[in-house]
Amino acid sequence: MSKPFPLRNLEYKEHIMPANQACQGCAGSIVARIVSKVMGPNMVRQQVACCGPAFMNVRTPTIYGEVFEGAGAMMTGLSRAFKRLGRDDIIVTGIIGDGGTVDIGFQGLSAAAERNEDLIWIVYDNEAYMNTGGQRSGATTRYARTTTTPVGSLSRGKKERKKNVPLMVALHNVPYVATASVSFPEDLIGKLAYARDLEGFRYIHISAPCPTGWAFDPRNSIKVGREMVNAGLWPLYEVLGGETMQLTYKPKELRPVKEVLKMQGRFRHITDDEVEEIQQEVSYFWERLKAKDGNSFF
Ligand SMILES: Cc1ncc(C[n+]2csc(CCOP(=O)(O)OP(=O)(O)O)c2C)c(N)n1
Repeated sequence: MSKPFPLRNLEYKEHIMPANQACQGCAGSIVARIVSKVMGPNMVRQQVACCGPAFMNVRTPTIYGEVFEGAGAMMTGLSRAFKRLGRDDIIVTGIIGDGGTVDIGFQGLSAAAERNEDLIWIVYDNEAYMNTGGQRSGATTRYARTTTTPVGSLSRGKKERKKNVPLMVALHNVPYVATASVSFPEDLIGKLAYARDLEGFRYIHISAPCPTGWAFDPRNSIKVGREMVNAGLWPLYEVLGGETMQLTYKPKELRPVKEVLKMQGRFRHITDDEVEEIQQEVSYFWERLKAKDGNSFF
């Protein structure tokens, strides 16, 4: 099980350069910075089409430019090639968007997980295809307004609920799966450090609020991320060895989802009934997670 990493002990060096072209308040860029600190100089990073080129000015090698759907296959090839060269010290790490993970890259993710390839798949989840203008993805929360799920007389935003990919990956029986949030850095770093030192397929899905796409003031990225977790919209847990699920953060009581939804312009239109629908889904899932805490997750 991972342990929260006290930030005062942080001795990790920066591997990311200060300037980038990210939007103000981009939480994805904070994820990139933290991941590269924890993985260190031996990280070889896989990137596919996403906001990454804007925010990832990393000193360590990056492989970028193959097809959007190809992260799983590319990382498999890299990992095996480095092993063949005797470079067991290299950490092949993908920093991939939610679109490149839960939708278009999913078959490659599933295939690499099934083969238990030795790599780390990090998702920064901004809940849409942000780099191309904010189209909905399978990771978008229900009722969110996106550019492909507008709000008008015929549409109330996204109809479907968020796809639960961390649990799907856990069903592949891989060594490590975790959810995390950019707003809980001690938990996040603890999970990254734990995953770094394991072998086999590791998956960490990180909530990364996007002020541009979610329509909130850029100064509130960390606050919105924290309230998503406190409301149970993004619970923090890990699944060890494809079996045991541990909650890593257990608020005594969840905050009402309405509070954090109302902080975001993408939900400005939603009615009390729609909020209640989301609340019911969230409360149900939270009760299920609590019941399984410390036990098998399925
Ligand atoms: C096969 C293919 N389809 C579509 C695109 C266009 N495209 C480039 S980046 C992107 C969005 C990526 O979304 P996500 O993975 O969520 O990352 P984010 O942009 O949010 O960082 C899209 C649709 C592409 N490059 N290749």
